[in-house]
Amino acid sequence: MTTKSFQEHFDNQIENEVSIEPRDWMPDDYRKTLIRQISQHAHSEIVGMLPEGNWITRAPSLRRKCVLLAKVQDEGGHGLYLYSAAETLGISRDEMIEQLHSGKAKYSSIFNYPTITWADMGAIGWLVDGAAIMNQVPLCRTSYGPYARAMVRVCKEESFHQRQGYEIMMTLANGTEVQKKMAQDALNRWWWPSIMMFGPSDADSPHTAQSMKWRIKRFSNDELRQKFIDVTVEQAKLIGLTVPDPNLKWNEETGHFDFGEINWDEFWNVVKGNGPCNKERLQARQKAWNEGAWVREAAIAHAQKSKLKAAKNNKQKSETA
Ligand code: FAQ
Repeated sequence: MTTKSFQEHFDNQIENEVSIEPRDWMPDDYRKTLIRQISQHAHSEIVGMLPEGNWITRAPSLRRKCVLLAKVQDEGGHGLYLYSAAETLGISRDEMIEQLHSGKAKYSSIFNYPTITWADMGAIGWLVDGAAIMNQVPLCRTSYGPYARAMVRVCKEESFHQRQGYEIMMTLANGTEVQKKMAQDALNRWWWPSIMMFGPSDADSPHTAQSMKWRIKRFSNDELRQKFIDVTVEQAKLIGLTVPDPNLKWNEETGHFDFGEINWDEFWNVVKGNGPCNKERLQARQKAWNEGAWVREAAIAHAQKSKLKAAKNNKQKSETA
């Protein structure tokens, strides 16, 4: 087949919703876009373990501790599925980790904010996982097979994460005055960063148009942001909390909430590495990587030893047969 016919075959697959698999021909830029998005998504999951990991030892009850531990562990698992999906595109895990540690690869802006009180665990589950679900459910139908399949399980788990966060917020909002204040304060601090998680507005998003043509993205950043605001405002009302946006107003004509101006300077500042916790997050990842070197070496040595043993056993078997 010529490059032109490969391209035609690929275009037909996209057009007819036939998923692209690792051994299929694909344009270089499609591969690059996927590696960029999937690896950044994987990095977000493992960096995202840090702000919540901070509260495991201080959870207010054994039940809350078990649930939080399970959630943080799930996020580590999501990172692993995603790194594996990215590896099918021809990049190694070491290369991706190096890109994260050197600051070359991005991870979600949201994880560069501090977790100051227990209510932040509620706000992260409710808002951050809520935003993640809004963004990731459509990714279950993304055009690249391994990414789409990884997303199915991730979304099921995110749904549990969102509910546990909302339940924490509901409990606090129905608690003492101090607890209600703590919940409101967490909502005040996490609302705008959660809205920013969806990325730059469509007019300023360099990748959206092409990613939608390739059906990697099924909705634009602004479409998903609007969907998230529409459902989350109602959830806040239900538990008696106030979304910190004085310009939030139901618009009869559009059937959506209008909302205030997003502080894009803050967003880009965080994305460029200057948010409140960027340096702390990268240092924590680098430290974990360095301190885990002996585990990786031991695992490789064990795998080599097992391989040699299996080869020796096979040889003996064939000699005695
Ligand atoms: N933070 O042209 P676009 C989670 C970058 S997982 C930092 O719009 P695209 C689970 C973007 O990379 C959260 N950077 O790009 C959890 C690009 O930079 P580049 C992560 C951002 O790819 C919960 C540039 O700006 N989710 O939360 C951000 O078409 C709780 C231009 O942007 C995913 O990764 C941002 N917020 O759309 C874990 C989902 N937004 O690469 C623990 C999959 C944009 O050119 C606890 N990813 N940028 O240097 C996506 O859907 C897309 O990649 C977007 C960005 C929507 C994030």
